Amino acid sequence: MAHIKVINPNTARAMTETIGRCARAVAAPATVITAVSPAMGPASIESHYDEALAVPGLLAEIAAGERDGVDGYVIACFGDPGLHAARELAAGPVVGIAEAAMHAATLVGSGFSVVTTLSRTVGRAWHLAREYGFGAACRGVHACDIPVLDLDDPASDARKVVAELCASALEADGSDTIVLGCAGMADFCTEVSRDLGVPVIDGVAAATKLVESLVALGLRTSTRGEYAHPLPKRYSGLLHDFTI
Ligand code: 5HY
Repeated sequence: MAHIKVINPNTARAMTETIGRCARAVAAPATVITAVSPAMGPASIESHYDEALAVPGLLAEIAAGERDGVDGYVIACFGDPGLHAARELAAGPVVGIAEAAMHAATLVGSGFSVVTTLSRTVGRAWHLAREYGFGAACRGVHACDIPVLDLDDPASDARKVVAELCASALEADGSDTIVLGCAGMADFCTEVSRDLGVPVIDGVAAATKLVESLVALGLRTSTRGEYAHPLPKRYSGLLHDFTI
């Protein structure tokens, strides 16, 4: 039995519920999924500033998970905020949804397109693709320019807009696989894939299965070198509680 903590680093509770539902939908029957949003942080993450301010809340949830004996973690935000710091803090595996989705895309296709939210996040998606070694496999990044918190608002028509953008991305990029660029699109996946007839990858599901597999393999983050536990030191001011 694995206990996986899925952390939505923004504070949007409704979105966290959708994320939890999508993770449970693919998890093995014996896997326990806990889906949470931190008590502090941005309502949504759509900029570098948002991402930076999402990290303390995320790390507080990792620290709480370590006290609760959690086996592995999913960072359910497409910027994979705080991924490397979380790997230093957690004993078990930590996987970001962007990284997981890109890995999965390269296993089922020869080239993928990313469909994300705001245009200003396009650069971040390219940065992650290159950081993870998928600079060539990523054929294009496209923004639907629907704010994260409007994705589940019926009035935004987000499902239709995202599906149409996925179809045009396949044409424009000559790609054969789609990566959904926001945790808020997790429950669009099945319908869009069925309509387009190509693999459409939701990182929440991909990361949940990856963490589950790593735990089943008995694999944990190496503590030799870069991901060694943070050195004990004092943090002051608002961050005092992060003292190690
Ligand atoms: C996400 N923001 O997955 C990212 C998507 C984005 O609050 N959850 C967010 O636009 O970067």
